[in-house]
Amino acid sequence: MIDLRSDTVTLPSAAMREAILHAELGDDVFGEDPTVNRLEHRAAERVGKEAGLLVVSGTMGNLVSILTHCGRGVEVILGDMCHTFLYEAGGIAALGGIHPRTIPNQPDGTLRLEDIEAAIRPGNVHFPRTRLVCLENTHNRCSGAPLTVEYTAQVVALAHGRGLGVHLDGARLFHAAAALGVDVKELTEGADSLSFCLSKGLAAPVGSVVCGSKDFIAEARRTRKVVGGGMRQAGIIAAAGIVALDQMIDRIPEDHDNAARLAAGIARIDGLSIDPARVQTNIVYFDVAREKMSPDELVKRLTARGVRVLSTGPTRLRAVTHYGISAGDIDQALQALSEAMRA
Ligand code: TLP
Repeated sequence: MIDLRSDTVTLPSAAMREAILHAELGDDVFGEDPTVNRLEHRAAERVGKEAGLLVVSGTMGNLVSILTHCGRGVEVILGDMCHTFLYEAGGIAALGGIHPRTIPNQPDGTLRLEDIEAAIRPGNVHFPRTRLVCLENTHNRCSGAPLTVEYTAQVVALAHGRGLGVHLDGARLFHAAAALGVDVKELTEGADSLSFCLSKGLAAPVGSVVCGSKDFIAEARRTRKVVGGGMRQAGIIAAAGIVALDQMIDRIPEDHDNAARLAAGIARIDGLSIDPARVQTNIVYFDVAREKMSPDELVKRLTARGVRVLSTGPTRLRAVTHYGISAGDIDQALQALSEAMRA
């Protein structure tokens, strides 16, 4: 199977399995797992923050961060296409009583500064208090678009100027840095918290890391305990995470090249449509002509030909490139797509 449903499907590399086998372990709730401590330190350093906190998933990373920033009845400004709003089971509202205020995501994943400004609540007894702005980089639903250093700095300046915090859902932050050719630290500058995933494009089996100031992370550690995320010998997970940080970041451009190759091929297939220029990272959204077939039917035909993609809308599908997918796999996937469309 050539599995392009997500970069979450990656299996750990041999080096990761080896590291897991030999990981030095302890009880992380007591702060005594040396491997977790090493990962948290390494991750924070890499993204230019003081401290890090290993969590189970990207969803938990966003939840713990936002719960740490906001109390009950507080409002958070976020994009209507962002992962936290669409795909995290309403956790911030369900568990934190936090009020999501959505504003439109532009096709490039940004939120317009004037929309953010207009969404900030004035002090009035009728209104919830605005406390936080969330950005997502790269932006999953917006074609995996990377948000630039300049744009992030503008949002940070606006938010801080109005007394608000900024949280960055950086599930694929290293992809943004690779696509833009910048150091990841430039993309996190000024963000009060961020979460990045070890288990997506970096191919570790489990885990995300929340990063921020020492004080923020100390508080987030409490919040993680509240949601049941205090793990014990979590060095088993962290060991693979360290290998992910050491070995998987430099190879990200290969995934971007494969995504571009896939997009260019899709553009040549009758009945499929895509704007290849939109594909800047490892996420490829494309559409199938309504009169030809449904996305579900196309998924079925592709699966029968050994290729898996996701159906994500009435005409839309998604394919994601990752560790374990080669240029040859992309050519095979394109072959399967042409056959499926002709069959
Ligand atoms: N995204 C998954 C699915 O949930 C859609 C995927 O296959 O892309 N932030 C962003 C931007 C994400 O794309 C995801 C996962 C998460 C957070 C949540 O991470 P997990 O799945 O580890 O909870």
